[in-house]
Amino acid sequence: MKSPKIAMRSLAVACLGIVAFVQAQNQTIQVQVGGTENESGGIFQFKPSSFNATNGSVITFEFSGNPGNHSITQSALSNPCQPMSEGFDSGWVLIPTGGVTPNPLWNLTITDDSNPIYFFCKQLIPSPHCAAGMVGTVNAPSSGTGSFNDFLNNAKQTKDSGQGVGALVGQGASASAVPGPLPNGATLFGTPAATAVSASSGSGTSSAASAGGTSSANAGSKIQYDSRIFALLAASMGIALM
Ligand SMILES: [Cu+2]
Repeated sequence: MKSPKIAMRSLAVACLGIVAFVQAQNQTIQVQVGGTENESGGIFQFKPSSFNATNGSVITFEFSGNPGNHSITQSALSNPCQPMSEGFDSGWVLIPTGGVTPNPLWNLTITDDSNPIYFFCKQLIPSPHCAAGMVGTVNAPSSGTGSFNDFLNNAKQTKDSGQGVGALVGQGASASAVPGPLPNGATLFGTPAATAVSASSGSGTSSAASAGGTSSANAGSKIQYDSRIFALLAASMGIALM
């Protein structure tokens, strides 16, 4: 039989274990959107581009790379540069030359860690960012089919990049707000819908937001309707949107 002292110590160790476990369940992972000119991968990348995250973990995408226009858009392994039906989407966030302070952030919460999550940037200018390697994975196998490298190779062979506008709510991960704050000069194009958007309701029909930010993304009618409702809601909450 254990002495009371050893029993107490065991209990303390068990408690510490539980605390560590709870903390592991609620990670915060910082991902830089866009890189710098002079680094490997250049300005078309997510950093880190591949990581694991348990349910409840928050992925904070920070638009802190070289100024430009980027999105975080969910796709599928076999179709890496096409917005996935009912996938998450940040919309395009344009950071003007010279950058802004503070950098806009987008928080994505993992809701299903049992399947890999794949995402890409749908910006086309000056060349499709997806094919240039601006892709990422969450909870993907470390090697072989479905791994980050497998997904990246698929993306690099893709000439086209879909421009459909998705939603804050995706498959296996969801956001509760659009990217923000948007300091003077930072602009959100193709505002994501509040609720899931299926491919049949217009995904893939919009045009790209230009690097200069002069054109807006024109989605299918249902998506546009959803976006307007959301923009109204967001505006009423004091969030500046274009
Ligand atoms: Cu990009």
